[in-house]
Amino acid sequence: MKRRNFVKKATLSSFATLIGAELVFGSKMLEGYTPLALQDPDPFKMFKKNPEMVVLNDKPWNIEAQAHLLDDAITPNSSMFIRNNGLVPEAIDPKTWTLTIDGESVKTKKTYTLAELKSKFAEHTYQLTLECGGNGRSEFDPPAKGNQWTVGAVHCASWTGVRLKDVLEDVGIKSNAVYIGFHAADKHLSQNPKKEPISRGCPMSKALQDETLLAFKMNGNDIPLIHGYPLRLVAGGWPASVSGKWVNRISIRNKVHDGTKMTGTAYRVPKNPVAPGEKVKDEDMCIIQSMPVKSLITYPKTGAVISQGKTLGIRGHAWAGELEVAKMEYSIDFGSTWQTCSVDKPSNRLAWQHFNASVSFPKAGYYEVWARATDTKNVAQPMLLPGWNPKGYLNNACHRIAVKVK
Ligand SMILES: Nc1nc2c(c(=O)[nH]1)N[C@H]1C(S)=C(S)[C@@H](COP(=O)(O)O)O[C@H]1N2
Ligand SMILES: [Mo]
Repeated sequence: MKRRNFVKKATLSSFATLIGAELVFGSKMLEGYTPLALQDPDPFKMFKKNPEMVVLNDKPWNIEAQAHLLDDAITPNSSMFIRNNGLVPEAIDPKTWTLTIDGESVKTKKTYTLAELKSKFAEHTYQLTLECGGNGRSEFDPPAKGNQWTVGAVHCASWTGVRLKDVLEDVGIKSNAVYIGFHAADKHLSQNPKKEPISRGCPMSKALQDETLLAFKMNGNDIPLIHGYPLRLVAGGWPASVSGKWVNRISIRNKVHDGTKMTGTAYRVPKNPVAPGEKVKDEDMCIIQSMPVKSLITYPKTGAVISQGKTLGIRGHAWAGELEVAKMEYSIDFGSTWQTCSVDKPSNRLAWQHFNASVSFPKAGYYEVWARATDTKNVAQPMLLPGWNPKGYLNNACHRIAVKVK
């Protein structure tokens, strides 16, 4: 095939992927012409998101939810935040997609087609909480560069796939294995094919957990393109950046993975507390592992107005990284006193837990409802912003909503 034809064909099929339908007369389209459907892309339509989602960046796409959009027990696609570091891969063909397991610590590298993964290994489904390490970044002062996430960079969807540990057992891993690192099909913003937008991973102990999946379904259907179709690594409870989308290679490393966004200030925090704004040396930083205890009031929406004498039912979710949430409380007096909420057990390990309470207010006026979760190691959420760090990670301060009683 002549190169010119090849380029034209590739473009047509990528248009088709983005539009979600075949371009029937695509061959008649002038070269260089962009179909109307793609001229001013509407992200809410394109990604099937709730129009109340908030676009933080469109190059690359970064879109967050609001607390009240996350009310469902299992987060539907329409409310799931999008966090991209690069350009979404185009023209994915699941029939030719492969996953290669390689690296210093594999006995022999091995490549699987999607069909092989699905037929060879048992299928498992888990609800897994994925929170961006930078969720809550907008509150840091001095401000941290990066997407200014407020509270909406978290979701708990249901993921179906095969266990990474079953695949690694089939490949054969050497005893000197320390870490895994994922590689994926998205492109670097510079379009330089030698650069990866992100290539992170986790220690073997996390990689080998039952709940660490190579997922091909989300909420019972194919994973939406923007969330990692056709194959995604999912490691609940850790910064969601570990959960590589569009994954096509996993390297088993004999040292801590050193891919893009594993070093410097990326997904790393000071080992010891530092003053806001302080410069931190590389060797004084450590990689974020389990996410801290946190919660979100998803009902009512902040600004709710209720009548005097009525009780207000509140509800939401709480999560604690690798741990469980042991206790959930709320306060209506700015944290002076706390009352107990009822909190469910997680549907499986690493799934968020639902809480609710019935709140009474003493008289008419303005109130704030604050929520605070405590994990099984008796660590509670701080009421105010926790330790400042250069990139604004791990803000697990109590969530709060405003309520007016009339
Ligand atoms: N291949 C790839 N995987 C990725 C990313 C990415 O840019 N490329 N972003 C990571 C980050 S930082 C986050 S927070 C989550 C976001 O997942 P979501 O967009 O499905 O919500 O994906 C992670 N996996
Ligand atoms: Mo992230």
